[in-house]
Formats: sequence, structure tokens, C-alpha cells
Amino acid sequence: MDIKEQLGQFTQERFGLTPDQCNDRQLYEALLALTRRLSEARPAPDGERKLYYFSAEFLMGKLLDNNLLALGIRDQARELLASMGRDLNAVEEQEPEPSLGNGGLGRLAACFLDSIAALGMRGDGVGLNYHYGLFHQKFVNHKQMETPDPWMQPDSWLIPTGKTFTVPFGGFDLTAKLWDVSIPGAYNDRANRLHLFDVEEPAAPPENGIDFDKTDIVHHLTSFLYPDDGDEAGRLLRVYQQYFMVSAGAQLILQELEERGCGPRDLAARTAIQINDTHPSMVIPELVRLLTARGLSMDDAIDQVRRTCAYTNHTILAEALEKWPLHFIERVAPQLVPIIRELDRRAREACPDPAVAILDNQNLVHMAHMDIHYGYSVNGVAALHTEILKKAELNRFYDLYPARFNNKTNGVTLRRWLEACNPDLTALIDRCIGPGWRKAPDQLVGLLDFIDNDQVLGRLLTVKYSAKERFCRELQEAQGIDVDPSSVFDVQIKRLHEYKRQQMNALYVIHKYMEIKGGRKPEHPITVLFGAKAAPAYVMAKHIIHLILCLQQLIENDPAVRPWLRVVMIENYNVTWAERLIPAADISEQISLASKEASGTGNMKLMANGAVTLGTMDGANVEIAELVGPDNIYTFGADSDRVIHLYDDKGGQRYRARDYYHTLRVEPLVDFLLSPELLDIGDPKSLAALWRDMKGKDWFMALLDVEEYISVKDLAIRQYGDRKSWARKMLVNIAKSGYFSSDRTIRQYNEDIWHL
Ligand code: 26V
Repeated sequence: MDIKEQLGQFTQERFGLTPDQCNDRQLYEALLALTRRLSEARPAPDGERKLYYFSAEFLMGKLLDNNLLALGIRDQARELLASMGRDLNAVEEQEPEPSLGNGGLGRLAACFLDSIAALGMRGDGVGLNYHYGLFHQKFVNHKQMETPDPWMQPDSWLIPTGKTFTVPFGGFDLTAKLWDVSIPGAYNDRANRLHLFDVEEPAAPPENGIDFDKTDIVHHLTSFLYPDDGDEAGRLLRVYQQYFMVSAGAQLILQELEERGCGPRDLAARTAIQINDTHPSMVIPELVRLLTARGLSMDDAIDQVRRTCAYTNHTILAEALEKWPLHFIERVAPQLVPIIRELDRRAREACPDPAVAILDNQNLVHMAHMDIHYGYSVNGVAALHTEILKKAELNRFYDLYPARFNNKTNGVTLRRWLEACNPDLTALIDRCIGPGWRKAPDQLVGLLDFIDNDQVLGRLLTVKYSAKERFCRELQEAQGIDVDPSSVFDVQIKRLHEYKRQQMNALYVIHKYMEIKGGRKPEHPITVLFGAKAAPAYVMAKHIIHLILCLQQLIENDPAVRPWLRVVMIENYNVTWAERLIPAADISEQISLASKEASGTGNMKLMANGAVTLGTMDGANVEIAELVGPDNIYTFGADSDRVIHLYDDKGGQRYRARDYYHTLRVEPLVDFLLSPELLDIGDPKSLAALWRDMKGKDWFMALLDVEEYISVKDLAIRQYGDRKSWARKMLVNIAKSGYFSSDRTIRQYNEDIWHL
């Protein structure tokens, strides 16, 4: 039956209507059902060994478009709707975005599932079915407000499996109910699964927004992604979530092993578990527990686990490395405590250095340490990041287990981040080099043959311009803001964090504003676009959002500045907004303090869509710079060695913000936070708190790099005016982005770690 008939059958049965009588909502439900059914019917890929990718976050984004693409029926569906005078895009608007992740880490997991399936590898995701994803962001009085983000609807991608597992918590048991999302592989006829565990009786939505009873584990365990950890109940709830996920996941693995005709002694031979950051680390002691319960000796159980588990580190920020008080685990999963103590004892026996112990003298469990001692692989997510892990953060472990350390530079799925979100650019690439780059993204380098082809360069500029126009329409519709598509789109989209230095970008805006007020117009009108959510309890991040929104307002009110400089902060930045904005970006802001951004993945998506990077030598920017060469990227700022040195107490070299603040160019920029015009718009307390922090502390050294940042950004904007040479830079960036396909990353994981 072709899709026209299937669609007709569904709408008839469900609504008593023919497809052309349906509204967009009904058509969406019909396409969802059809797509889900086709994907669900696909068998799993073959393979002796199976991968389980454990992650507390899977930031999937909308799935309809991608699933149609993977199933090979996207064009058919589009044409079918068009023949009824309907638009697939409008139908896709109906899909709610499941925001089951914070940012890069969760989106990486989603890209990986896409690539694992596309490459026909046998690998499933394991996570939690949060009822509320990351909060919905609203701007009120130039400040971020958070409201809950319910995404589940009666019709969704979730497939009930009927499978349940009992998770033994201290004092009570809780049933974990398994829901699956089918992940169809592009280029094959197989599908993997994303396994999401939920409680049996989830609570009704809280009435008063985000407040809920954090001690009501039975009903609220899966209510929220990252419940507020400002109090002990919130922190405990996170440990409940983690144990729930890994215990149910480990039981699922052993059950599937049995179904494959194997026993617990075959675990390592038949399974690879990738631990995505430390949130799933308790899978290690949990598997030891389950294996010993099935008759293995402690030695054998540990041996199996050590040959099964591999750990990925995603940050060197100390505050983000999880250490749980042992008494939390005593409360949540007391049966793990003797196992963790035994794992610690053995680790100390092998290496007496307290710096590598699992349990420290305050009885904190260092989750990453457990992963490294009891896993067979430790990887960083970009070359520089892995080097810093080896040389500094995890140096002691590297000395102990050099062979375990390896790098896996991140990647992104070009199916979502180029093919699906930028059809015009995709068509242009196809016309130049044919369609083979989809399966072999390295073929994108073939675009370099067109570096002197004026027609292709001209087309590239036209494609970018129409993407900008499209974005302008969407922004106008969503936020009622008009921006000029012929201005330079300077884009910084990522979580709000001081180390990512959105505040430094804000200082650039202040600099430009002052110049324009003083009569110096920029070479080219500039639109600085931000998209960022701040963690609800992260005060300094909220001050930075406030500053940006105040600057936005200040400029809106000023007819002398507006034609030359605009600032727009997109409300509720999420995967869907990223898909709209990335095709439209001219400049990709990747300005983290060197050594702090493990990799970044937005940098890769923007590059693949022809944006030119303006960045520090941090994370994967280093690899981007190597690939595109100095003419096709704008780099600036202190390098990671210098930064690490500046954090060092030794030798009196330590960074002091005030030394940089008291310079002719910097002081007026920072002091502008307390200018009458800004105080008139914003909250004086918030602006003053940020001002004080910037001049007195500036922990992520924005003032160290700001002057060079300003001059390099001005250079980029000047060179943007030479359209032909800019088009060449765009072309080189697209051509070299093949390396950052997550298909490449996944092949490397498989060759070096999983061996599926
Ligand atoms: C977590 C937290 C939690 C507590 C408050 C401060 C803080 C700061 C950072 C984090 C990061 C958690 C891990 C993470 O999301 N890492 C990101 O992983 C991406 C995928 O590998 C990578 O591209 C990003 O550079 C990295 O920041």
C-alpha cells in the first residue's frame, strides 16, 4: 500500500475524513501514525555485540521530518500534501518538541542515535521519560522567566512495550515501565530503539508551575529533567533518577542477553555500554550486583563489567564533575554501598594515591573515578579536550591506564543539520558534487573545485540570503521583531554560561553602540543574535541575559543606532529554533575561554551551513581552524596553556580582572552597565551585580580577550563586505565540514571502543 492509501485509511478510521478534508493537526497525527508504524515494523540490525548508549539526556528535537527522511518517504509525503494544496512544513509545526536535554550533551546523544542507526549498527539508547523537558523560557521585564514545558500528547512517538522492571530502592520498590521510540536507519531497512523508563503512576501536572513535592519519588521521579538541586531533596531526587535509569537499564540488558541465548558470563563478549558523562555511572556497581546475584564471583563480575563499560567525559569544569555523598546512595540504593566500598578498596590496593580513590575522606563518591577504574575506555570529545584530560584533569589516571584514554571528536548528523534544515543549500551541493556526500561526507571537499566558479559562489550567497529572509519572517511571526536580512547575522546560540562568554559579546555590542553614537558607523549593518537559556538557579547567567535584553531595548528605542546595529535574543531557544537560525547565520560565535569548552557542536552545525567561525582556540574550534586554514576562520584570544597558567596560583601570575579593567578601552565598556540610559531600562541591582563581578572577579576572563575580540570581529565585518571573497570562505567551511559528521565519529567509536 503506498503512503497515499495508508494516509487515507488512517484519516478515515480516525476522523471519518479524507486527507484533504483534514486540518494540519489531523494530518500531523496521521503522518505520525504512519511513520511510527513503518519504523516500528523494521527489524533491529544484525550483530553479535550490541551497544547500549546510557544517557540522562536525549535532546531529540522534532522527529517527523527526520523520520520521513530516514524512511525515504519525505519527498513522497511532501508531494502528496502539495497535491492537496497543503504544506508539509505547516503540518510539521504541529509537533511538540520533546526537550529532554539541556544542550550539547543531550543533542550529541540524539545525533549519535541517528548515526548508529544510519550505519546499520546494533545499538539502543537508554534514558528516562521526563514528563517535562527543559523549562519554557519567557522574557518579562527583560528577564528570563521559566514555565513548565509539557511535551507529551496522547499521540506521540512513544511505543508502549509492556515491559516492566522492579527497581529496589531503600525502603521500597518502584516499577519501571518501558517506553520505546523507534530510530529508523537512513540508507537501510533497520531500526534501533531509544528506551525511556517511566514510573507506573506519574503525577498529574503540578498546578503552580514548577513547584512539586520532590520527596514524592513514586509519582515524581520522572516529572522533570534536572529537578532544581538547590536543596537536598532536589539532589536526592537526581540520585533516585539515576539509579532508576541504570537499574532498569541493566536488567533490560541482562534480559536481552538471555533472549539471545546467552548468560551473564557472556556480558562483555556480547555488550558494550557507553556511559555518557557520569549521570549513568551507577550502572557499574548495579551490574556487579546483578551479576553476583546471578552466581558470578565478585572477581568475575567486576571483570565482566570492566570489559563492558566505557566512559565519555564532557567537561573539565570542576563544579560539573559529580560527587555524591555516600549517605545519599545509602538512602537511595543501600545495596550498592558495600559494592562501591569494595570497588574503592580494590582501586586503592592497585594505587594508593588518594587522588584517584573513589571514596574521598569526606565520604563523597567520585563518579568519574569509578568509571575510569572500572571501564575499559575513557574518551574526551575533541582533540584539545582529550589532551587536557591527559595532561591535567585526569593526569593521575592517565599515568595509571594510558591505553584506556582516547579521543573521539564530536560530530553532528548532517541529515538533520544540513539536509533537513537547509534544503536549498543541499540542492546546491547536489548540483555541484552529486548526492554521494550523504553516505560519504568527506566528499564535500569536492566543493573546493568550485572555489573560482562565480556562478556557484553567487548561488551560495543567494541561498544564504533567502535563508535569512525566511528566518526574518519566522522571527517576525514569533516575536514581532523585524530585522534586516541584508545585515550581517552574527550568531551566538548555546546555553548561557559565564565560560561561554556571552558577556564578552555584550561588551562588543556596547563598543559598537558607543562608536555609532560618536558618529562612526560600522562598515556594514550588524544584527547580533543570541539564543540561550540560563539554569533557573544560575544567578550570574541571568544577569547576563538581563544585560543583553536591556541592550536590545536600548537600541530598539534609538533611531540613530537601529539602522546599523541590532540585538535580538530569541525567546525559548531550542532545537527547532536552531534549525531555523543555523541556515541563516553569517558569523558563528565560538568565544569560550580557551580550555573550558570541551568541544562544542553548534560550531560544527554552523560551519556546515556556511557560517564563518569567530572563535578562540578551544574545543573543536582548534580542529575547525586546522581544516579550513587561517583565511577561512577568525581566531583570537589567549590559548589554553596561557589560560591554565593564569589560573595557577604559583609565580604570582594569577589573572586579576582589575588589571584589565583599568585600561583605556575596557573600562568605559564595563562602566556602561551603570550608565543612566541602561539603568533607565533595566534592574539596577542586577546590572550592578554583573558590573561588580566583571571588574572585580571575571572568573572566565572576558576582559583578558575582549580587546582582541573587538578588533577581530570588526575585521570580519569589514571583510564581509567583499562578497566574493566571503562566499569563498563559506564554501571552504561547507567543504571541510564533512569531518564533523557524527557518522565519522560513530565509526571511530565502533572501531576503537565498541567493536560491534
Ligand atoms: C554542567 C554543569 C552543571 C552544574 C553547573 C555548571 C555546569 C557547567 C557545565 C556542565 C556541562 C555538562 C556536560 C556538558 O553538557 N558538556 C558539553 O558536552 C558537549 C557534547 O560533548 C560538548 O560539545 C560541550 O562542549 C560540553 O560543554
